[in-house]
Amino acid sequence: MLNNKEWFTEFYPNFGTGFGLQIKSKLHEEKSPFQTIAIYETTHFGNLMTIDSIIMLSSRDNFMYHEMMSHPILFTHPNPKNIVIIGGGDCGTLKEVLKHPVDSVTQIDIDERVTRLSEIYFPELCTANHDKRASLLFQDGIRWMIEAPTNSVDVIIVDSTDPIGPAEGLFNQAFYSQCHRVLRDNGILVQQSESPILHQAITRDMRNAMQKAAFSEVLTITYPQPVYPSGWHSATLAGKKAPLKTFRRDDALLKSLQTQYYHFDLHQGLLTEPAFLQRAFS
Ligand code: AG3
Repeated sequence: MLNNKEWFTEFYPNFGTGFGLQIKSKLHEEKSPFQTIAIYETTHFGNLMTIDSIIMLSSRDNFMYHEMMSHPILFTHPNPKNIVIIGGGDCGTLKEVLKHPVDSVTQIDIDERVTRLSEIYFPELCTANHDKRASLLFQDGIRWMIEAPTNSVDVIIVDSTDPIGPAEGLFNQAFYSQCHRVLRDNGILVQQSESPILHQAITRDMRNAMQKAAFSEVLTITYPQPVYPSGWHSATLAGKKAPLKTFRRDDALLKSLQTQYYHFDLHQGLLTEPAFLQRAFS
């Protein structure tokens, strides 16, 4: 909520904490058919998008989230060609994925307005939207997955909001079973899995549901994300059959990505979860 004229603060009442950004002005607000989307200009973090008063991204720090949702999984897969992104309407993940030599990326976000507003207020994330390999669909990702052909996709990236509201159905075994069916044998799924320090129960439930959906291996990787709860975020990978602890060190490709956060030695470090998380997930 905008708690006075100058600050936007997302409160986490269940955890007695919150995160605030100083605001120069509110640039836009609208109710789409699905949610309320607002855009602010902040004093130090560039533009800020919120959905239903939940922080989605800022210009300044989204690179960590978008790189970590894309590059670890794409370097883990031996030869990723057909990619699906569920959610991700701001197109930040899409842009990172399209830096790889993939054949196709299908992005399915329920709310076209997120993309249209991102094109205006986060144009740097939308530079690849017209890439010939990209298809931007605006429909229900859960339904899309149910209707998608079996064994047709290499990598599924679920870049969703929190597990409340429209995204709730993306966090359960029924959805993961559909993803498992749609992935080829060496396919991998990755999903944003909230804060390692605040939301261990959510992450643990996701991991259990992925395993029940017959994924052979799961791995939770963590990274900083200042504007999200606790400033520390995670993504959970699930491999259908493929091992998750090896990755391709393709130096020429990495160089061409021009990443600001991701590199191979950092990836190596991600393969070991912090001790308290190993205990929480065991
Ligand atoms: N996806 C992650 C949203 C989670 C943020 N949660 C929160 N602020 N409580 C955002 C979309 C970025 N492409």
